Amino acid sequence: MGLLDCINPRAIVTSALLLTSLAQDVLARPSPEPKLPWGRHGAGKKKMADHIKRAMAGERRANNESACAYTLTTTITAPKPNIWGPLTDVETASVVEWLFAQDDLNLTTTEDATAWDNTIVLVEALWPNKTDALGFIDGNATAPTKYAHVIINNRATDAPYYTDIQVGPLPLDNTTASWVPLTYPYNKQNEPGKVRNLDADQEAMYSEWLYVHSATVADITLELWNGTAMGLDNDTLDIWGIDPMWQDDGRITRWDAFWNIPTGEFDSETLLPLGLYMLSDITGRDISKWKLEGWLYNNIFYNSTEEFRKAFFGKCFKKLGANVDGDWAGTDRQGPFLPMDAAPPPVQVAPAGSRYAVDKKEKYVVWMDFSFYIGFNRDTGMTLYDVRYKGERILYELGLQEALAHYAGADPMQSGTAYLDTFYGFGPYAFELVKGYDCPAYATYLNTSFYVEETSHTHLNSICLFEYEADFAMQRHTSSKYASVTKNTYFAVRSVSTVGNYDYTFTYSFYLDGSIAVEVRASGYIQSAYFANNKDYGFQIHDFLSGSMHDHVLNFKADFDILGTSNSVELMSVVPAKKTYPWSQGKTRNTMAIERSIVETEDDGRFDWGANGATQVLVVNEDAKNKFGENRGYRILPYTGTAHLTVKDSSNLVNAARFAEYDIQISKHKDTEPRATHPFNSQDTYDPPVDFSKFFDGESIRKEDIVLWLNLGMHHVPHSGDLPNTVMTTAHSGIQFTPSNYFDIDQSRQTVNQVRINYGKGQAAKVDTFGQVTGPTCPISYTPVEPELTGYVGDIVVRKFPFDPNNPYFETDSIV
Ligand SMILES: *[C@@H]1O[C@H](CO)[C@@H](O)[C@H](O)[C@H]1NC(C)=O
Ligand SMILES: *[C@@H]1O[C@H](CO)[C@@H](O)[C@H](O)[C@H]1NC(C)=O
Ligand SMILES: *[C@@H]1O[C@H](CO)[C@@H](O)[C@H](O)[C@H]1NC(C)=O
Ligand SMILES: *[C@@H]1O[C@H](CO)[C@@H](O)[C@H](O)[C@H]1NC(C)=O
Ligand SMILES: *[C@@H]1O[C@H](CO)[C@@H](O)[C@H](O)[C@H]1NC(C)=O
Ligand SMILES: *[C@@H]1O[C@H](CO)[C@@H](O)[C@H](O)[C@H]1NC(C)=O
Ligand SMILES: *[C@@H]1O[C@H](CO)[C@@H](O)[C@H](O)[C@H]1NC(C)=O
Ligand SMILES: *[C@@H]1O[C@H](CO)[C@@H](O)[C@H](O)[C@H]1NC(C)=O
Ligand SMILES: *[C@@H]1O[C@H](CO)[C@@H](O)[C@H](O)[C@H]1NC(C)=O
Ligand SMILES: [Cu+2]
Repeated sequence: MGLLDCINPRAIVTSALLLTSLAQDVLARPSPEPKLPWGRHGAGKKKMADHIKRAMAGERRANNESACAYTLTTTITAPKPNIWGPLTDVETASVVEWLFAQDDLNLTTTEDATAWDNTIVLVEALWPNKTDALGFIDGNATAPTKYAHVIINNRATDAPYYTDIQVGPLPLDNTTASWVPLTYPYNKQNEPGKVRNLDADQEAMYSEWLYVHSATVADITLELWNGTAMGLDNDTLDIWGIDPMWQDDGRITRWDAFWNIPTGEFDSETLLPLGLYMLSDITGRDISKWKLEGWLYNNIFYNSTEEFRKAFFGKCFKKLGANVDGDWAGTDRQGPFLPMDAAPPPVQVAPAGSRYAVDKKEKYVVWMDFSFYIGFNRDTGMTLYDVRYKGERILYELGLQEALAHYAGADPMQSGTAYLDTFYGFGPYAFELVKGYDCPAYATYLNTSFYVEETSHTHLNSICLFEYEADFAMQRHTSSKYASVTKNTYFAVRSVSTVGNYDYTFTYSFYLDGSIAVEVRASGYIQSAYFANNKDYGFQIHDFLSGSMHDHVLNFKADFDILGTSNSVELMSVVPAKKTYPWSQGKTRNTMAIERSIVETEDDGRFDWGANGATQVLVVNEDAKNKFGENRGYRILPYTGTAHLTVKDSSNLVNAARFAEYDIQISKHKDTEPRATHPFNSQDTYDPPVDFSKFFDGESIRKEDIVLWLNLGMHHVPHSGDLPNTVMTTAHSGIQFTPSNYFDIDQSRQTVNQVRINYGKGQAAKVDTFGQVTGPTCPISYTPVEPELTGYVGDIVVRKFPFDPNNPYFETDSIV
């Protein structure tokens, strides 16, 4: 029986090979490990082309029918170790063991800890200083000394605080190992490297405060919603509140809101607000000194439980309806079937296997003339380092810094919400990707790990790498004699983090013209508001529900190195002009012209995209002119909407999110300013660990190593189409970096994946495919293109103290 007999004829496409068991192939098959000559210090273009031929050797094999089976991930050896990579399991375990042996840290294991014991919050690799890294990646210097970055939660005190410390050098050696406070990356006014912990009594806050007070109104909540929030298994109501807490006048106050607990399997709680709010002053650790300050219902404030009860059981109390779980809040398929939707939709396949190469251990990636390393950390998830194009570095670092979701509303819960999501972390919630849905089935998947409570958790398949052909051409032109068209094949790196109710998809894409794109898309459940009195802050989207308005602002660090580190930002604006010319016969012509300027200092380094897209922002090297005397550089441009924060001087955030104030912010690179934020900025909003605005202190940013801090984002006013989940078609923000006079011509001319068809007199005279492989065809079975999804298993956990590498177990945590 021939191969074709086994396959549903509907599902056969012909192509350059037979794809066997796609999903398994991704990880299983070893393949040649070509060396990367230019990865080291930028050898010439000729060598690169040779290398790519070897690395992506599929082409030659495609001419041989018996070689129809291709590998989906070509492997490669990184030119240098990834100095932004994680600690090894053994390093982490050794650091944890060493920390527990330090009497001055006075640590307790998380398992045994009460709210009055010190614990370890984080153990991960400390990022190297760029100053040290460059000598290694560009020269012959040895790799920067490795240290661990540790955060300790010091709760064995009346005034609990977190400390960042540096432990090392690694590998640890009892005679040289030490810990020192980590202070240089932070600019906190008082005691940098130390920030108070407002959540030390989180457990007691629920058991001894919120549930106690909600119990005092149990008769009211039963009457309003047939439910109670008492901290019992059979609770049908939940209570939780604002983030960050109010920190004015030296007091810590919080508003908490009542929510219905979902009755089905879906995570719909943030769609079920009930409109009752409770105000507490929880200053200090002595709960007996905390104060219940009042209740709010239907925009009426009651200054005590007694007042609230009196009003509720009085004559004039107006009871409003409840948001109740139901099909409207579930994401499963509903509604009539769409015409022909049950048939499988088109898919892309990788007919020649991978045309990129990956060093999985070092997380080093090469596609066409691009190469980069991937780093991963708890706070921000994936970061790209040493992004090179044709051997020259374009970016030293490109990655998320922080994601702010700042709400507003007529009620104190929405008004008081301004999530700084690195508090929760993008790393711990970068869950396993769903093959064939989040990324193509043929993508290469990488694992990521993070530390939590003396264990390390591994998210399997949480970063994907894949090539994709866009649905539009890169280039085209038709004349009366020929048609020329180039495919727009790009390469993408993606991860998705679900931080609480919200899912963020982060994608970095690379294009044949040398462009790089940064995109974020959002989905998941919105945090909604109770509808009462909220018309100025959102649409009414369900029975008693308002789509609470909020701004998403996602800050990215783009540390450009254009032909070296001496870079400038040139602004080029198109402006209306009145001009007289020798040829204009004495008349003034209303026209337009170009104005150019260089941003000289940090004082001018914070600004927004100009109106009408009139101003180009160019990162250039003024000492690297092209042959026509223009500055070689990269242009930064938004290609979907971006956003900075609408709120001025936020009452919730004070100094904790100054990064959100402008679209574009340019500062001089400093080892002491590696990140725009700190995960605990929310704990001290007046004096946060990192006040971003302090980066801007008038220094020259002309011909300097400069960093661009770029905000992506959305002004999100959810409408009924955000139910049950926000959709990523429109909840999307992106920015592009594209060569501007960097090369003499468009670099996509190099690809063979273009065609010129000469035609005339009713026929195509010549079809030139420039060396594309047109070998024998092999059938593709459709079935393997559908990935096997029962392998989706959740996180793998390995205990680090005591170190128990041989007994991993499954456990996945999410934010409820
Ligand atoms: C085709 O590939 C097979 C296996 O790699 C090899 O043994 C054979 O010599 C090749 N044939 C030709 C014609 O290249
Ligand atoms: C060490 O921590 C314990 C609680 O785990 C606490 O009772 C004790 O006072 C602490 N010791 C010092 C010296 O801070
Ligand atoms: C990194 O640079 C900072 C600022 O110059 C310095 O204080 C710190 O010691 C450096 N870190 C390492 C590991 O060399
Ligand atoms: C690195 O070492 C090699 C061989 O010793 C030498 O030729 C080269 O110039 C060195 N490069 C740098 C940047 O120091
Ligand atoms: C380092 O010190 C710890 C605790 O004192 C001890 O258990 C360990 O054996 C020592 N390791 C070495 C290599 O000396
Ligand atoms: C009230 O809640 C209880 C238990 O949760 C349930 O059994 C009962 O049916 C509910 N009553 C109404 C009127 O919904
Ligand atoms: C909930 O559980 C508590 C304690 O087990 C019990 O006293 C109470 O009656 C239960 N409530 C309902 C509505 O089942
Ligand atoms: C609380 O509100 C009641 C009713 O409005 C008022 O009489 C009382 O003075 C208030 N108490 C405080 C402490 O503000
Ligand atoms: C991811 O982890 C799994 C389980 O430990 C392992 O089998 C797989 O090889 C890892 N994948 C990569 C790309 O390292
Ligand atoms: Cu949103």
